[in-house]
Amino acid sequence: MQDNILVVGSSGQIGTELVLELRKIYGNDRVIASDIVRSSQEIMNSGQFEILDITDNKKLLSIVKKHNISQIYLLAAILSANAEKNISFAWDLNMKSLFNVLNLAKEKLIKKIFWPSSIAVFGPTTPKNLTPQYTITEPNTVYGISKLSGERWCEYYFNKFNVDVRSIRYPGLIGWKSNPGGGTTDYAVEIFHQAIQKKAYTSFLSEHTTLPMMYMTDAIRATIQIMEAPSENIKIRSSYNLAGISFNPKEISNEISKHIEGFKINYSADFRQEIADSWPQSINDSLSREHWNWKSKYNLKIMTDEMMINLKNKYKLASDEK
Ligand code: NAD
Ligand code: AKB
Repeated sequence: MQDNILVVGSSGQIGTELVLELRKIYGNDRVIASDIVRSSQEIMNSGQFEILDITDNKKLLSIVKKHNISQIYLLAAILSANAEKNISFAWDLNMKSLFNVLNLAKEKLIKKIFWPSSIAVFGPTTPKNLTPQYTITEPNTVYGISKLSGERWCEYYFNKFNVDVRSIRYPGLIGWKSNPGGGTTDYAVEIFHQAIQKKAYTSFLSEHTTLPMMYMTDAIRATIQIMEAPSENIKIRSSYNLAGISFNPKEISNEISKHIEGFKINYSADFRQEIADSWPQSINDSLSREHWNWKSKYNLKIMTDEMMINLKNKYKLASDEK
């Protein structure tokens, strides 16, 4: 029997795109999607799907055995803004999910793990510009604390138990195939939907809040690239810095205005402003470039052009179907 891949959290922003890309590369039968809720029609129709609560260790084990899983991409988590609303639930989910998967690899039941970290591991005392790989990490959000702890555990499991775990500190990700999932950088996804539907958007971050971001296509490519790299090239087993584009709400709204005549942006900062203010503005990802040949492709203009074409098309198709 062939080795198969399990994606946990396949209904979210990353999962929605990652499953389809993995199925293109490895074949529909070899990539099993899973989540606590059903995934997109495209995922449900193109391969196998399992309902899985990742905190349910027994069910996880039975799925791994049933499908002969050798690799897990663990995407299930509570993101920064939602995590602040229910801190103990977020901590439990973000940590328990990781331990359940790390322990499968420790017991040699699976061979390789992808687990995403985030720019949220940085905090207010971290240098903000071109934040280096090794620097001060004093996050002040429950999400950031869970990601930093997760990074330490990944490195520990690699050193002590030879677990092949690979990780990226994603910046804020922007894609058109799914809806935002409770993060602080998600304004940069919402803004596209509102621009097309209402020609207006009220940003929950102030106009000059610059954050590190990345187009989803670049992020998916990085994810698969780090997983396919030879093990000896992956010299950092906590998590790698990854950089795409940095911009603020004003800059992205200027770009969107070129596609939507009369587009208006207003600003009404809420609790997410404090989270954003604690994060870097740009990232130095030289070690990802050096170790596993990473290079981002999308700039703000090309990303905005692609988001606009695809989202306008998606809304048009949805209204044609009514
Ligand atoms: P998302 O919130 O869009 O998706 C998470 C998915 O996990 C959802 O489909 C949800 O139903 C599922 N889930 C929640 N609880 C579950 C459980 N108990 N069992 C199984 N599934 C469960 O998140 P995303 O944006 O796709 O992010 C995926 C991962 O990448 C997370 O670890 C996140 O921290 C990380 N990340 C994301 C970004 C980003 O900008 N999207 C940036 C940095 C890191
Ligand atoms: C969030 O805003 O919580 C995420 C992230 C940067 O980890 N998008």
